[in-house]
Amino acid sequence: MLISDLILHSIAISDPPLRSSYGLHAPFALRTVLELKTDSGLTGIAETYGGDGPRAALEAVRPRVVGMDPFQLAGLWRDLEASATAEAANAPGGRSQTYLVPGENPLDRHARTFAAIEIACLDLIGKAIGKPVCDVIGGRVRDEVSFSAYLFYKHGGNDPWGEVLDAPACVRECRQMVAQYGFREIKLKGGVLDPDIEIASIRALRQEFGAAYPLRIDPNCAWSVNTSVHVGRELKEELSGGGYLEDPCATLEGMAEIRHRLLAENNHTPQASNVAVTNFADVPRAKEQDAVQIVLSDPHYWGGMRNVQYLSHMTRVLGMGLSMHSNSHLGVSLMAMTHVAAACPNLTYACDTHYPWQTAEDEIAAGGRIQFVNGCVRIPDRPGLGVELDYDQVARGRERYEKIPYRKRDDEAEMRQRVDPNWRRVLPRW
Ligand code: GKR
Ligand code: MG
Repeated sequence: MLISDLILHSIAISDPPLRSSYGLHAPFALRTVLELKTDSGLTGIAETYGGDGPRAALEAVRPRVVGMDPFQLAGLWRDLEASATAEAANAPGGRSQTYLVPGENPLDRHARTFAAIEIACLDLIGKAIGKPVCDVIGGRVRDEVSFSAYLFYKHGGNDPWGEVLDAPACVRECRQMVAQYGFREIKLKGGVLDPDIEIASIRALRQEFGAAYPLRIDPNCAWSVNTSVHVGRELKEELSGGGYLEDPCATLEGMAEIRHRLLAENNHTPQASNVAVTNFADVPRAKEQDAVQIVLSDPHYWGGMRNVQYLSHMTRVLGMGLSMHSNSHLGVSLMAMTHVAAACPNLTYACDTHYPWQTAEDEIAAGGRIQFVNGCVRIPDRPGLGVELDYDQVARGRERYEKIPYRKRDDEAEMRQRVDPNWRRVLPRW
């Protein structure tokens, strides 16, 4: 079986006006859908980051991928990594920990590009041998994967969620999401309102849902070390028992200081990261400093599904926890996340997903939206990812993409355009 063609679809999907420390979500999020055709007549699919940059990176590897045997992934990784290493040697400045999309760091581009190809190859392999992807990559340790209710503060918009800019609205949003999807863990995207309002939101959620629903808050680095310690102190009880404090401030050094100051008060709130820890070299550094106790994986930017499994192994050996990060996505990404999460023994936290923020009108999975039962997605009894493309829906996504003026996510510009013309992303804000 050899790959005979690589087809890329740039699509746009409606997105509500969600807030974060990065700014405001634009009315449309961008995704790229990938098809790998083979000489045996099979098609493997994947979904990844959208816009011009990710598409150009995928276009650039076309000559390497077309003609390739989809089983031969290690050689592809070697080649993409080698060209990235050459690029890094000439790159000014090195890594930054404040990129908008985790893994947006140009030095990790090869990992994102490889990931999209790898996922489509694994879909092909699964289809070729008649096995679900989670079994192709070593076997599932669970048949269903648990996801968390991913709450955002937001402005009112053309969506069923209304405005959410205080603690009572946050509880209402969560009730709505839990009723619809059955989630049993809760994440609040913070870094948007005064930290005391966000503390009140977490407390209100605890009061409403009880300790059986672990809570996590993620301000995407909006807080200083002192503010983070204040929040950690105030939410000591709420963030324990399966919850965590995610990327409170921007650096590993800052997170290490927060950890040490909280531990000195006998506060063991764990810290998680998808901003300060985004590739394998970051993990031992985070461990040495005890800055991060839980690493957020994500097959889209950690270099695919098998790299997430390596990360799972690495975190287990280092005595760290593992969770999963997400960005705005549709059903093909959701299934990739589900398959790999099913095959990571120590992924004990419910995975993040933005899926509730997207709608059936934009779904590209044939048969419509992926179903959640009690907050979980089941591994389908079908080969590969277990999902196919609805080509009419993909075409609609392409049309939307053609109509919108932007080709890159820019939450800061969006915030200036729609909310406050003087808004800037300032770190730390509080
Ligand atoms: O969608 O605004 C968002 C999130 O802030 C996203 O971009 C982050 O990557 O979900 C993410 C996170 O956990 O940091
Ligand atoms: Mg995060």
